[in-house]
Amino acid sequence: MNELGRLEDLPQDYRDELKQLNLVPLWPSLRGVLPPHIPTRNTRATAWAYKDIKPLLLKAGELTPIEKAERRVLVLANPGHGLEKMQASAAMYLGMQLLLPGEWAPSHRHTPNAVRMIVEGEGAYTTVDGEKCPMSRGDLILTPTGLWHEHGHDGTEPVVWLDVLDLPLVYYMEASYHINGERQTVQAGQGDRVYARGGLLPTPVFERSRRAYPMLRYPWVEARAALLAMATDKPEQEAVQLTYVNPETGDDVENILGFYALMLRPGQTLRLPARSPACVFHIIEGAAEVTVQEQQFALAEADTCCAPGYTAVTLRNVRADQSTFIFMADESPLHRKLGVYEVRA
Ligand code: GTQ
Repeated sequence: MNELGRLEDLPQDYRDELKQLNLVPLWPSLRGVLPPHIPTRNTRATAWAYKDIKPLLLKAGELTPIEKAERRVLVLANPGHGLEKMQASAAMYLGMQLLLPGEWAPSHRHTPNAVRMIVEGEGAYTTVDGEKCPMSRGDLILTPTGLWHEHGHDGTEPVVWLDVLDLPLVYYMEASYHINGERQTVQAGQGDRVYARGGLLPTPVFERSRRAYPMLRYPWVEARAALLAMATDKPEQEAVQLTYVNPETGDDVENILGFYALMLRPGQTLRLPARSPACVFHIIEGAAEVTVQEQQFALAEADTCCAPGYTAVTLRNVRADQSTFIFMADESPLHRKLGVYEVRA
């Protein structure tokens, strides 16, 4: 490859004049912004153990009242991006949120899209766009861009969930902001019941729903049952995997990030090819060993890790006699829409 000229090769007065005029020569930086064959990635393979997070989150519950936090969250920050950036990857943000019995996290809406994967506890709910979405372990609840959402808790134990947002991307776009609102009036009806049966769409007087986000809660009982049915129906099939989709369109549930549930059969090892988007793995049930290049993470229930894009990942169910269930989030809707999505052999 050709050696390109360096900044230092240019006379100082020329460099000074460029700087004065807000001009920059490309050639000293060309290889930096367009590296050969594979992008430079700040995202580092990183794991966060729930046993480390939980006591600190409960401590935050003592130290900071909900009124002083609005959202009581410890952010799972990737050191490769700098912790203060609060990024798991280029486009993904991860946070563990605690809500204590009787607490209320007030209504707001914002431009970034969010989902919550419930980790532990019963009795909490999120009201999204007037729909009260009860939270149980493994449920996925969407709070897409622009929809009002607030969290409440009528139970007796702390509730913890994993927030996944496309905040880093929306912030980078200089398009991130929020608006505070009033407590929502809960409307009757629940999308997860209406859309619970695959292949059957509600069409009152031949009208399809016009809502961009017709289904806001994806109960774990349904996803788990679907995975088990798939595993039984296709015993020869290696990857037992579901994508969370919009039931009206079949598209990914949100515009930027994709969400999936995966089942590893007892003792199974699954190799995922290198793909351009970064990926997050969170154990809903069971335990898995996750290998990302030379790094290996032993993930127990409720643990989370992330892998950079363009990197192969191997998942191994360490349980020989039981299945392991994994929630995944990635940046593939974004990569596909932008035309940069790649799978490498
Ligand atoms: O629960 O609305 O982790 O607005 C970050 C920003 C959670 C939320 C986060 C948020 C929320």
